[in-house]
Amino acid sequence: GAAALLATFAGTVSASALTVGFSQIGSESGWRAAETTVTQQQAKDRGVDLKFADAQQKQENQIKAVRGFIAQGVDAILIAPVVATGWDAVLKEAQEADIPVILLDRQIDAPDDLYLTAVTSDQVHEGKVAGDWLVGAVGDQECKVMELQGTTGSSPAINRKKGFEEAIAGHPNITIARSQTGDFTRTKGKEVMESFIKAENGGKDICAVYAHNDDMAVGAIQAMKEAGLKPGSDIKVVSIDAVPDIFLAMENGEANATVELTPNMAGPAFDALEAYLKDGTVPPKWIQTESKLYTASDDPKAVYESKKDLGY
Ligand code: GZL
Repeated sequence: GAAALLATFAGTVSASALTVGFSQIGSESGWRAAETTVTQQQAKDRGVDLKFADAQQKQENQIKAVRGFIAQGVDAILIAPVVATGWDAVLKEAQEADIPVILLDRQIDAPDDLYLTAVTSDQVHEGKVAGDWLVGAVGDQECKVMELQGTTGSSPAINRKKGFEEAIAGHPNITIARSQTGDFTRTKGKEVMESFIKAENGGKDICAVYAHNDDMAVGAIQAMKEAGLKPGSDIKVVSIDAVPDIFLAMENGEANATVELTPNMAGPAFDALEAYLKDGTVPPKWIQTESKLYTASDDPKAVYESKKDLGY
């Protein structure tokens, strides 16, 4: 927008000159809430004026927010895209307005000249790490897995399913017997797990739950306990995000493993944006964040303490 161009001309652009619009998906999970907290803090630390819009998990609300940011003439736009498709038109409008767009935590199916960069984890790898952990945990015992998928059509749901299936492909004793979306929320995760337990005659034959995020796993753990089942021991629980509450569950012997996802996507995003606006440095199209496996043997209480005040 104008402010950045003017400042670029003056060659003295700094974060203090920037107004950035952020179209956030919503607050469906603890991880999402942490990402919002961290992004607002990163903006504050850098003197960026952040315009925040919560879409309540609806793409049409995200598109409206982005159009609003374009009309305001912001200097840049951050989007955490709820689903992978349907973005071309609005991103072309941002491009025509000469407003750079950065994607946070989810990829989209669109030509990559429509955005400056995407800051995300390797979600296929996350699913693979989760699947590899289960393979190691069950050996050659028969294992019926219940899968709680993330939001239908989102890149993490598509990719985490793919990675997990790659991991178990060579192990015919491990099968995904039921798979349904829990939309990344605790409530839906619990509801879907209740239906799985009913469909699996009380759940005693269920060997494992693979949830695309910890919030659905926490909901599923609740459902299993209410059905008199033993999550974490009779039924293995593996998920992704590494939010504080999954470490409490591990501490209580009710969860087994999680793959960490940093909520700090905004740090690398703002670094790339400032370098681009200041020196014209073009970032790579993908800035990858780390994925680390945590299990119940990694001092869950200490990890919980280290994460509990980070805004989840
Ligand atoms: C993944 C991110 C997912 C988290 C969920 O990058 O988009 O969305 O894993 C959140 O907790 O709902």
